[in-house]
Amino acid sequence: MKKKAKFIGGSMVALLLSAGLFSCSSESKDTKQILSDNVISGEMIAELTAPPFVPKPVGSRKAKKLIVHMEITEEEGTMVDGTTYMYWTFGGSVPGSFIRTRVGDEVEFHIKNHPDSKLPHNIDLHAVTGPGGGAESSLVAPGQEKVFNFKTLNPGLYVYHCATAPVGMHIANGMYGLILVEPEGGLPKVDREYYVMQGDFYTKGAYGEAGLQPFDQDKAVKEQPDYVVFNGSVGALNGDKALTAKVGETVRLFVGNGGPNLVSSFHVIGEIFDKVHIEGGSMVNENVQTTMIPAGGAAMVDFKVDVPGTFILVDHSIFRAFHKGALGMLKVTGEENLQIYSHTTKEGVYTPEGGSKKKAEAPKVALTGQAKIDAGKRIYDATCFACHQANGEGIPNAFPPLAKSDWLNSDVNRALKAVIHGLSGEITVNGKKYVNVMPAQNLTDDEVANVMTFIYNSWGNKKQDVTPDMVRKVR
Ligand code: HEC
Ligand SMILES: [Cu+2]
Repeated sequence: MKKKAKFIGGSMVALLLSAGLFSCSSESKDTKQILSDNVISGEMIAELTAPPFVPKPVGSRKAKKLIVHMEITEEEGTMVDGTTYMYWTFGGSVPGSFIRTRVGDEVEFHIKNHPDSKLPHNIDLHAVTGPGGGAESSLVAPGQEKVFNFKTLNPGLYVYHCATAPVGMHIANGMYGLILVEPEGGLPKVDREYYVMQGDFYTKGAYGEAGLQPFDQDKAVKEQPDYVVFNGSVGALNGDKALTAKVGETVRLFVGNGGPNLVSSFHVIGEIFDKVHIEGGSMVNENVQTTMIPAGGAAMVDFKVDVPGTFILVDHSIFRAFHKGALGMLKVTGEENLQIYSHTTKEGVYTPEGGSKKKAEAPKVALTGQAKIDAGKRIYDATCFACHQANGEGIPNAFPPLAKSDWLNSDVNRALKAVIHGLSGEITVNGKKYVNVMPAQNLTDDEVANVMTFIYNSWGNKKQDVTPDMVRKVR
């Protein structure tokens, strides 16, 4: 679920920023020492941001009384094109507003429930030391405000969530977010910081079913989500909403997992995490491919981007990425570095010793007519159908249809190119937008000709014949 970034008290925070030279104090201190080291000096209103943005770093500022104003709302938002959901939010976004503090801050937390809400809510912040993480002091009915205070004793990245019964349902409706407690002196400086949080959603209708979809308790109990997404909706980090960076920059992702049920295997395709604060704590692991983020947990992930391209954020429980929405994008622009990544430098025929059985059976003469269409159907059923489905109907918002596809029928060469070289970025098929990735299909010219002839002669398409020669020309 998306919403414009909201900045509260940002200028006050900016005044307190000093440039660079942040060091990460890793030695652990006992609680007493933290309390005495961090005598409160003054107060300020916390800057809160909607995802994927985060407030400015704390830098070298002293511990303060930090006033947080958090408003709870219940509002209909878009889950995926054509499908809406009644989200319950902290601050009007899913995940909720990002809160940035430093160790030793005394947080004065104002929790307000919008008068238009239907239900009471509260907040349990995992950064709080105290009963319920604040939940017992923060239950607010619609149109009510409550205030409680807590001291941030432990640096780290923490989840907060609603803990009002039925807890599972409140979390499943989007009531979670992240609160960062920076160590003294702040986290090491990076060029870009972003806020990404995974969540699983359970709806009466299946993935992509149109209209306002109510919460499905039965699916939630069975842990069978229809949607697994980053930042509250399918495509929240895709296309023109992708995260961005320039070659040579360092990127930090504050990654949370609201659950309510699933554990995330967080991975960025084509990147290696230089540093991961595992579970959001002080232990730093290096050179990590995939990091586990438990439900109700978080991780800080740092990496430098060395080459340009679109890097795909996924939950590597991979059906969630390609069928349930757990897919985001980081677009990196800048100079190629062919030493780090060369792209394809050579392409040719490979003939293993002893030849290939498949080759031996391949027709010497290009097929025609029904035989060609039958051969094409066999290829379709072995490769394409997994994404485009048995009758070319596709999957709404994930895989475009090949049946009666205007994109397919209006330009044969463009379609051949997509099959041979793959396709990514935004395309519009029959008036619906798709932002996804189709890998290049590893097929011979004959095979492409056969499968495309089959597709063009099925499901109401334009009955085009595709020859191996046509394929060769676009290859
Ligand atoms: C792993 C999933 C996957 C497989 C397998 C796959 N595709 Fe696709 N295909 C996609 C996605 C995703 C897109 C849209 C890409 C985008 O958003 O830019 C697409 C787009 C297309 C398009 C253009 C859009 C349209 O609907 O007309 C054609 C044509 C196409 N695929 C043909 C094929 C053929 C033929 C095969 C099998 C040889 C195949 N695809 C296999 C995922 C897949
Ligand atoms: Cu709630």
